[in-house]
Amino acid sequence: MSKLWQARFFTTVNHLRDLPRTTVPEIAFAGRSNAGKSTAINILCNQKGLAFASKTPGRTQHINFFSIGGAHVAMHRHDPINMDELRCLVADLPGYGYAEVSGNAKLHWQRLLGDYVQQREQLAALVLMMDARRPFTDLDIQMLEWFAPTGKPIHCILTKSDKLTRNEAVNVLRQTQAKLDSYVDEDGEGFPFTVQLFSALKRVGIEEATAKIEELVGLNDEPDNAADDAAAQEQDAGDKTGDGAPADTDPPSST
Ligand SMILES: Nc1nc2c(ncn2[C@@H]2O[C@H](COP(=O)(O)OP(=O)(O)OP(=O)(O)O)[C@@H](O)[C@H]2O)c(=O)[nH]1
Ligand SMILES: [Mg+2]
Repeated sequence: MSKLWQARFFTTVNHLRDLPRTTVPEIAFAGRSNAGKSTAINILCNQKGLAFASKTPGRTQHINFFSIGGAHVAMHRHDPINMDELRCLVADLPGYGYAEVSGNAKLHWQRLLGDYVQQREQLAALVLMMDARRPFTDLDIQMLEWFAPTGKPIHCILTKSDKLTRNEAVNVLRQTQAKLDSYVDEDGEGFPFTVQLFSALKRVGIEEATAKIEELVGLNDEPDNAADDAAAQEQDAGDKTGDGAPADTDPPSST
């Protein structure tokens, strides 16, 4: 079971000053309006109504945060989050490029987005969701170029791949990786940019995306396991230096 399945709604933010004062790593889903961000978050978190998904573009207008960890509190929405157990936050960013939004509102979103991705220290990585039929619109490139200087990873997810033939999908994947590889820093070094195909409809790429996101946000570095491992090692050392035979070499007690 993916740890992402523990996700629960955390908070909605409309101004940078209201960003959660958490220190856990964050991963943000960015992309054009209608690219399929909310749908993908719902699928990856295995919860139908977690993030808003809609046929009306421009639906996600604020930054919605979801928490992973804090375990059981997810079942009791009104319980305060157990901050000690919080592992990471997932941010569903407002979609950009929606034509029918008025000038001021659009500017507000773009500033919110730009400032958030460039300045948020806790932001560990960006998931850039692009419709596989038309990746790298101007605003996608804008987003990529805002974030690239941070040196943090970007994982591109090419959504709605069910709309492409197998050949078209293979080609767009290859072209996208080539485009990502063409970005280099001042020293000519490439950036940690990766890409995959995805379809919520056909459930393609879910495992790949889950594994990548868990890796990027450090959900695989399980502190509980680390503690267990340390305890096990201590136990092991104790067994070896102990005076009796280890317990597990005892003969079966019956039959
Ligand atoms: N065919 C197909 N349609 C999809 C897929 N994923 C999402 N959609 C559809 O695309 C539309 C937009 O999806 P959303 O998840 O709401 O998009 P969004 O990126 O969150 O949009 P904003 O909130 O406006 O930024 C919805 O009608 C979804 O049903 C997919 O994998 N395949
Ligand atoms: Mg959305």
